[in-house]
Amino acid sequence: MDIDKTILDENNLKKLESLNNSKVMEVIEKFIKHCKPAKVTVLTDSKEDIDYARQLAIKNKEELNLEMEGHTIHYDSYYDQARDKGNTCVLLPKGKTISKFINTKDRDEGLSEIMGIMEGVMEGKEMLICFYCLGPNNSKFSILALQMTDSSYVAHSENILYRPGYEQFKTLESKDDFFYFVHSAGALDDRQNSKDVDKRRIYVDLEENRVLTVNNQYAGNSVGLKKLALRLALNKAHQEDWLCEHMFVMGAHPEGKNRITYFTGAFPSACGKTSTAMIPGQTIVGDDIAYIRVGDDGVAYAVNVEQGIFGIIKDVNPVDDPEIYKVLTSPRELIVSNVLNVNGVPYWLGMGKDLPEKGYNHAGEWTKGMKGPDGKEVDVAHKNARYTIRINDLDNADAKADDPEGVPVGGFIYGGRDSDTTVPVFESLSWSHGVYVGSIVESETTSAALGSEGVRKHNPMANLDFVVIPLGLYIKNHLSFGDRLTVNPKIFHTNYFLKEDGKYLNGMLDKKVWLLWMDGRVHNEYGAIETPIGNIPKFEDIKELFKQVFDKEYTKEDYEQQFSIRITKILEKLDRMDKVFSAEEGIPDVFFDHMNQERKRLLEAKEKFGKDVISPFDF
Ligand code: SPV
Ligand code: MN
Repeated sequence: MDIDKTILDENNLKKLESLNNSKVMEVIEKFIKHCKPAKVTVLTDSKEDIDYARQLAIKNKEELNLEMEGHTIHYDSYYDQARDKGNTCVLLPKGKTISKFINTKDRDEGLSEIMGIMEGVMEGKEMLICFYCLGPNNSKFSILALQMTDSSYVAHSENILYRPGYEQFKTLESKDDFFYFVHSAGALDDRQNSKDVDKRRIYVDLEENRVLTVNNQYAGNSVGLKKLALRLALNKAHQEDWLCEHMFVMGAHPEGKNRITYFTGAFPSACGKTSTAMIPGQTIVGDDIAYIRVGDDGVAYAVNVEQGIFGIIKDVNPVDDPEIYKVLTSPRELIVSNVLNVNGVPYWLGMGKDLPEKGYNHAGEWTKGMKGPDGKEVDVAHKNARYTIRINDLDNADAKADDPEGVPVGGFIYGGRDSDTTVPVFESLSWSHGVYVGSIVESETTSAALGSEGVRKHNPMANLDFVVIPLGLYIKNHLSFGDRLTVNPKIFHTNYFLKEDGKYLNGMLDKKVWLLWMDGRVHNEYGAIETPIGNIPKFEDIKELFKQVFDKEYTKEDYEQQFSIRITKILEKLDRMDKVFSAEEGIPDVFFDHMNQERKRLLEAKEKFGKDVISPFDF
């Protein structure tokens, strides 16, 4: 490699040469020459190398030590607190299109723009080169990934969130079969935050299986292996006929029944996804991204792509989220970001304690009532503040969390944030109906992406931000995936956010009852009521579950209020979805068949019962 020894010394070069992979060498040489770091450090899977990134993050003040042993805090810049959809683009060769809902850019133009921004961007800085495995080590599910970054926070986060890949790179058979990511936080201000936020770019290059990202630090933008790799993997899944989903994987353990049933679930960000994966008494495999394949036995198997959680640190308190609260308040290696720091003690929104009136947060020195650079009042902590932990540190980690074979999937769950339309839980009528149900997930927007909150947006399979192929093909893949299974997971839909007079109709933990009902349905233990939208639970079953789980009297009034079918509201949703999907090319006919049949069933029910809101007792 033609790089000066003062930049890449013998020892580091040797680590690269040991991989015996010409594509690795070529890519690294190219980006060292282009980004011009002052120094390059190659990190292997050794404990010493893994520790190096954490120590460097503290040394260069990308992270500060907190009082609790092993805990550090990191800040992203004030304007970089969530995924930056506006500056994220899929680069496409001339003449290719994907969807109206996905930002794309001409590949040549995009590459020339971002390479321009990245030229010399690491001057005076240290580049870290890291190797990871997306998915369990030594598994047919998994994909190897190479990360180059000048942010030790990014490398430290990846060391927590992903399985090590250096040793596995040595076994790479097809030499260039890996993803790579080049990231630079760009010029930093005195808070160690990216200064040139106007030149933020995240460009996804499907042709080269790479993503280039610059002038950002928030992990959803900077950490290559998370949402950037999700986009590349979705494309690969499409080519190879498996599913790459924005899904948690968890095991349901109904009491007194000696079994585990695995569920995968897709919810838009900040809609209860992590807390569903962490329902008390159950086990977690992963909370964000799953690769799902058809096994030799015709069963769907899923793996967690990650080994950690990058979770929202809001409303984490001993009552609502006891497991995570315990983890966040005990010694271990952990990063928190964008919360308030008062002398080494972190404070976040909804932690169940009185919060200080001053301290240090994502806006810098903070006092209550103060306004940020955008003129908006700054809260104690950001609503999308995050924690980064390893799943194996949790008491409820599933025994098969790292199983290279994955776990068999009994049910898929789709959900969104919906205050006035859909019942808390229902089951689809078939696999293809379930694919339709997943495709029309709609959700009120949250602070997990930059932009306004509370606006209804369609979000097929909660994966829209990451779909880099035409939507019609993505939906077809799900249909054909089901055709190749001999046992199809049941597909469910949940909504935790139904409101009446501005108040939530369900408590945060009610999702445990819905899960146990879904688990019972997978094992044919409960009956159901067929409604125009799908099968809903029977009152007696839910009543009994509330009694058994929470020792709570669930009344007929509760049931009626929560499970009534709101005809006009649902028809309005179908009209919105019809408009969206009719404007897309190549949406399969079955999708519209399901929509038309559902519309017909809704109108018939309205006619038959002579009302617009139909009680579940009427069906
Ligand atoms: C999400 O927003 O879906 C997350 C966090 O999981 S991020 O890394 O920002 O994507
Ligand atoms: Mn996510």
